[in-house]
Amino acid sequence: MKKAMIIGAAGFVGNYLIQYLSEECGMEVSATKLPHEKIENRNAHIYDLDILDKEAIVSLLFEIRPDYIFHLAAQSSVGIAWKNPCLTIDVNIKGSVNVMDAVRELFYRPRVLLIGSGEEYGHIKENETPIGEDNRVRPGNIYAATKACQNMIGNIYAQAYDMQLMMVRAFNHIGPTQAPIFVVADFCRQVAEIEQGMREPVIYVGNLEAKRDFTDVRDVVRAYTLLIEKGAAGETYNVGSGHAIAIRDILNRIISLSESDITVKRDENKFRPVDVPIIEADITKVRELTGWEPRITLEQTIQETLDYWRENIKRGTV
Ligand code: A2R
Repeated sequence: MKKAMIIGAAGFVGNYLIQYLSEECGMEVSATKLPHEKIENRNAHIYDLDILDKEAIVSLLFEIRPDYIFHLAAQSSVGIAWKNPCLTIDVNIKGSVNVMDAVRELFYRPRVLLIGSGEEYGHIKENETPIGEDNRVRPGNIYAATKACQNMIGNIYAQAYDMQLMMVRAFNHIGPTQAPIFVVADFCRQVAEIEQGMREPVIYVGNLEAKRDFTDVRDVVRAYTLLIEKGAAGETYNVGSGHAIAIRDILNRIISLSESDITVKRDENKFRPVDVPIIEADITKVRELTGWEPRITLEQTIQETLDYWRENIKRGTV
């Protein structure tokens, strides 16, 4: 039985990945979280780990000896990165280097997947869409810059130390349980609160013109698993749907699923200092290597995310 370790598993993707690896792939899963976090999933052995503590990573790796290591731990919010750049740099760059360096010290070579972001491409030119992995990266925000840096260092480690390190650039992923600091969850939560009469029928929005590439989180974890099994060391793979959609269209789809009469208002706090107009993935590389394609439609993921917020707001569990 293969052993998988997920570093930073208490977040949105981690829970889905634990489920997928244990139930669909029959792997023995170890999952790490920060001491203050909770993982309710019984399908994994749970450990506390702060990636800023390299020695703790080394001890845990020696204890578990995983075949596969999924590195998800990050300060993953673009908005928070603007407000707290140093924390973001510490966790996303220094923390990731700690992980790579701890793996380097092992007496065997596990396969490691570093999760980056489609945001790394940044200011994409019109003729560069959909964007391929070899395109120049021009990060447009602090979060993106830290992930681009992780990618570059990952490439250096893979080559310099002959490590089985693969990099992913994940485009926007969405689905039930995502925190409402991300746009789709935020809109769904607002609509669900309006339906429960908890707020006036007004939805507050940021930049609706930005176009992003959305994939359901369950498709994303399937892609990560295929890539950790089949990816080539030092290579980067885009994981996205291959289609960008304007945030305005997402908003309209969510509103159309509600019977409430909702008006839309701008909230200046939801605007970013700089926003990249379009981010759309070219997914040829992952498709050709693994045969992966997204299976869950945007309609399904939006409906399920809205239903998740409706149920949990009604029950008072969020
Ligand atoms: O920031 P928190 O308290 O939500 O904790 C996050 C955790 N994390 C850490 N883990 C270990 N050591 C640290 N120093 C540290 N700082 C933060 O990593 C959170 O529980 C987890 C990342 O999960 P999410 O923020 O929910 O990200 P998600 O959506 O699961 O994305 C996974 C990966 C990330 O690397 C994203 O940047 C990328 O995919 O898109």
